Amino acid sequence: MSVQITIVIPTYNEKDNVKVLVEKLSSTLAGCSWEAIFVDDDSPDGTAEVVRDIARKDARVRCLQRIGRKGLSSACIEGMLSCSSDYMAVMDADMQHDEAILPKMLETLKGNSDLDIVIGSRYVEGGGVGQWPAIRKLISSIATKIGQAVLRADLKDPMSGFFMLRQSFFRQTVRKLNGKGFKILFDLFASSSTKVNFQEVPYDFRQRNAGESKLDFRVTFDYGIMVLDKIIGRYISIRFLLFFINSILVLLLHYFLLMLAAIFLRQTFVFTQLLVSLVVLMVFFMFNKTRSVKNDGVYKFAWEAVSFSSFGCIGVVINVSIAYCLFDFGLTGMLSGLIGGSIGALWNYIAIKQVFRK
Ligand SMILES: Nc1nc2c(ncn2[C@@H]2O[C@H](COP(=O)(O)OP(=O)(O)O)[C@@H](O)[C@H]2O)c(=O)[nH]1
Ligand SMILES: [Mg+2]
Repeated sequence: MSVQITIVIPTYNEKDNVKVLVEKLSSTLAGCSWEAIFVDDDSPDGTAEVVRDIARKDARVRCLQRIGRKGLSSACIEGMLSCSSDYMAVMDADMQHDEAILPKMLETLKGNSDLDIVIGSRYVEGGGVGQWPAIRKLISSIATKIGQAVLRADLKDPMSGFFMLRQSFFRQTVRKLNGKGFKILFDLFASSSTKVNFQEVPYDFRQRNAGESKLDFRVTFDYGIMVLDKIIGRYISIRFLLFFINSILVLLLHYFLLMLAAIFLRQTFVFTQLLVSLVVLMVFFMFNKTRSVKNDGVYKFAWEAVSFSSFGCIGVVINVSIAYCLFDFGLTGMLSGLIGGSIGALWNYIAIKQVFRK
């Protein structure tokens, strides 16, 4: 019997949720043929192995393990790319999304051939966000309002991570997706070249079962970039704009530190330029790191820090050598330092980003 519905579940450190979720899917989807694809980004807690253990006994379950990669949206996209059923759903592994509405979502999508997508919604009559702290409620409602305004769709929950879509709709949109961050539903709406036909089904957002949320500042930042891309992306490349802003900020920081060093340190030119370049490199790393000690453990974080810094040091050597030549040639310390700093910034941005942003 062919598979009717595939459930794509992105996971990162969810080992204690996998078994419970498969059991819940088994009972709620008992009436149809289904499969579940867990897309795991090499979780340090061994989630992939837990999924494979279940998969050995249950052919409906599969593990797509990505190594050296991270990102909820790209995990969902690759999970969906790996399946061929007519309908696909995306849901979290932590039980916050109520699996009991999956049959209704499927029925709705099957019953109306005009529909592209059915969304599990917290903000339509009958839905809710449960016990969220006031601050998370506020952030979510601001992000939701921005999403609605930018998409110009009467979509009550554009931030939802729980939805079901038609394979054909996904295939026609997939090449245009941004694929960054957490907000895959917003991405699908923003990237579709035709008006998206959707329907929302209410559900109550539950408390996380086990483990911790991976929501952090980076998620908000990536969402902001995606919104910006939707608004002005057709006039100017957001990648270029980011590169430009990033370079200006790096140079301002370099300039400011050179000034401080000139006033307080009064060391040789090469020493000052080297010190300032290393500090700028560290700040650049903190803003661009993809790993954190909390989510990824000390080993993965330290590995990224060490490899990032070693690679960045090549840029520092080039930067300081050029700056010293210019200084020796007769340029002022500030100007030589800034030209060296610009070359360092270019190295950091182009070379390091190519290596670390997979
Ligand atoms: N594959 C993969 N899954 C992720 C990543 N970040 C989060 N997830 C999973 O995406 C789902 C939603 O993340 P969660 O931390 O629950 O976010 P929250 O619901 O907004 O607090 C969970 O199943 C996570 O395990 C990631 O980088 N890669
Ligand atoms: Mg969650």
